Amino acid sequence: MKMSFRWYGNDDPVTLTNISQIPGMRSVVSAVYSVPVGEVWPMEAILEIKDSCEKHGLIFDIVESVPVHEDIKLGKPSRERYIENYCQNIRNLAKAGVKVICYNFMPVFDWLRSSLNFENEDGSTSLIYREEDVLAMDPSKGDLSLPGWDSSYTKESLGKLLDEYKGIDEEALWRNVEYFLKKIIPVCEECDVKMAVHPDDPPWGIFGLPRIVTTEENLARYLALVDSPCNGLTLCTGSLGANPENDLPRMIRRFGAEGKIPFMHVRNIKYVGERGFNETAHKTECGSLNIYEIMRALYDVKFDGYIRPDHGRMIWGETGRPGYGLYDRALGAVYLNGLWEAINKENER
Ligand SMILES: [Mn+2]
Repeated sequence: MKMSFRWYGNDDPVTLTNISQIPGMRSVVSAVYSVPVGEVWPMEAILEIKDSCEKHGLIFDIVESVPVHEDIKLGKPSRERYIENYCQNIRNLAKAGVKVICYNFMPVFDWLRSSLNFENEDGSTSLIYREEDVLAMDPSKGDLSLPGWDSSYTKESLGKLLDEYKGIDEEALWRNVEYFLKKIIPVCEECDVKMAVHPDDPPWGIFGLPRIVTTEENLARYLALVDSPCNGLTLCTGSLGANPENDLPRMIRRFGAEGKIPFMHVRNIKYVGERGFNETAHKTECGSLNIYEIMRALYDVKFDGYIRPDHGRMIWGETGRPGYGLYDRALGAVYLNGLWEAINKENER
């Protein structure tokens, strides 16, 4: 298991020095953020991240994310150019030593939350999701002010994009992702890079948009689209776990045994009513997910991929990027390493 930490580059209030001081930290998860979606990342920008990490005793060998242009998801003729660019990004990243690329295939909206700074009883703040608050908005009328929402969309461009998706149901999205994977996975095989699709967050359709990376059955279907060691998953416990029917240890045992989990995101959430949750500290007792059983399943399938603590709360007065502060994620990393050491030592007796 290779412990890693997400870093948003030189603008991130969390520094590489901070990250290097977390016990057991190995890799940095980052991306080139200065290039528009769909374009090729300059080699110099990739190498700059690599060099900065190495100066801090860290390795830049995993990327999150190389975003997929909407034209690819929509299956428009212009996708050819964007897929070519995507392949070039894979080649460039491989040249710089990157082994795993995380990405997602969610139309229009990335992750959704109803608040980014819900105050917990202890004074810490969390990201939370309440479906009724999200559905109270009508994005087609430009009535959308979701926290964390990409403000580069204007009201008009968002309306237009949502219109384009009216012809795309789940089966169409499946066809478009299959087309994409059949073009990029052979390139990954050539350069020894693994793709790791991140599940949809939350893992169900919203605003009438199709979502397909949601359940065990759909994950199996996704992996079968192109059967290759390079077509894998980012198994995100917080995203998939938002649906209580998703049995996370079972999924890990199944897909991990097949060698199809190059990347793990581990975080805990607490269910609040139907289709609602609060993000919590990582420890099992703090939320609704059994993090011990998750780590146990990883151990049992001899997991040797990358893992990172996912979102944390804001604690100890820290300010910064919601979900991505230093302190609670560092506690999460140490907790996960502690569980792993305990399981490992117990099994060596
Ligand atoms: Mn995640």
